[in-house]
Amino acid sequence: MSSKKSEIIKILKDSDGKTVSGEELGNLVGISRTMVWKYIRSLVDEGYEIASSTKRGYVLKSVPDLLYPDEIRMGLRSGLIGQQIHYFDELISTNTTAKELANSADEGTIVVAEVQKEGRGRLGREWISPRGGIWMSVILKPTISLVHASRLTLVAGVAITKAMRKLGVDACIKWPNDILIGGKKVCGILTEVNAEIERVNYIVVGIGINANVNMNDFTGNVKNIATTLWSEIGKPIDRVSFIQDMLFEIEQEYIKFRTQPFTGILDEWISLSDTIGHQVTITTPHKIFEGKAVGITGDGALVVEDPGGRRENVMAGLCIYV
Ligand code: BTX
Repeated sequence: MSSKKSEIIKILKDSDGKTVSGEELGNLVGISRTMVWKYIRSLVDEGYEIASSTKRGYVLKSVPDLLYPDEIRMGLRSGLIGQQIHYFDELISTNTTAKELANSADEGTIVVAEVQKEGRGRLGREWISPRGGIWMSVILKPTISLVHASRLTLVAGVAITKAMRKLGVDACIKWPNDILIGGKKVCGILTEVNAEIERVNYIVVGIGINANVNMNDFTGNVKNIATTLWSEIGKPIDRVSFIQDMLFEIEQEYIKFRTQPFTGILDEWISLSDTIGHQVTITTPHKIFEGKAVGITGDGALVVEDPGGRRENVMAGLCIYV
């Protein structure tokens, strides 16, 4: 959105339902009344509901339920995460676009789309991403070695769960990368890394949240295993304000990640997760086994104890609660 347009929207928002004349808007933004009218027309095309009368001026009635960068920026409390926003109505996958942008992008840049045509989960699995969701990727550039990159999934999990709990839902992290409400998946995280052995170039943290998704848009078995914030809360959420909160939480956790011992985030992860203590079935590319989840290592591996008391650290795999 052009800066003049965002200035107009900000003025209309700040005037709290009062009519602002075209002349006043023009003076404040530094453009002619005809230009004001043109910008208003274009805002209406973008979904803003603006009542106008030639005599009195313009009044903002409602903003569209879309993740426009200007809407996210107004009221954003984070100073790094979300300062640059790439917005698309439709993308193949926000992670794919984020990886294309990452080398030249500033740390904290985010990519958001209203719809993903080929959203991805781990190991090429499909991630259903219809309208109403939050499909977002965050580009991070921490100075860490490759072995510690998986920690960012835990960092994101803690931050997103905290933001969700503020909405009043009982969200829990399920190892390694899901957030569940009442045992059903409301969010998945896909962390992708570009690195040399000693140094990470960038990390893309992909976040998929079933915010205001219509349950009928889920197909196959996903209908049974997924939930949405809308259905849990009983009404659609304000996606823009949730994103602002979530980006703030991500930034808080990321600052801790960079400046404090990782044990602090691990402790938070454990307190927000319901995996530890559960009997689980783990499927890795090499084997399937059952045991009790008894802990998590510093790099995010799940410690699983089999019935014979032998412990195994599982770095990656599918985890099902028995
Ligand atoms: P995952 O591999 O743990 O989970 C994928 C599995 O989750 C699928 O096989 C399916 O059973 C189920 N599933 C698919 N879609 C949904 C959904 N909308 N809600 C609940 N369950 C579903 C999880 O991978 C990581 C997902 C990350 C998605 C984000 S969206 C933004 C970014 N871009 C992108 O392409 N991926 C990430």
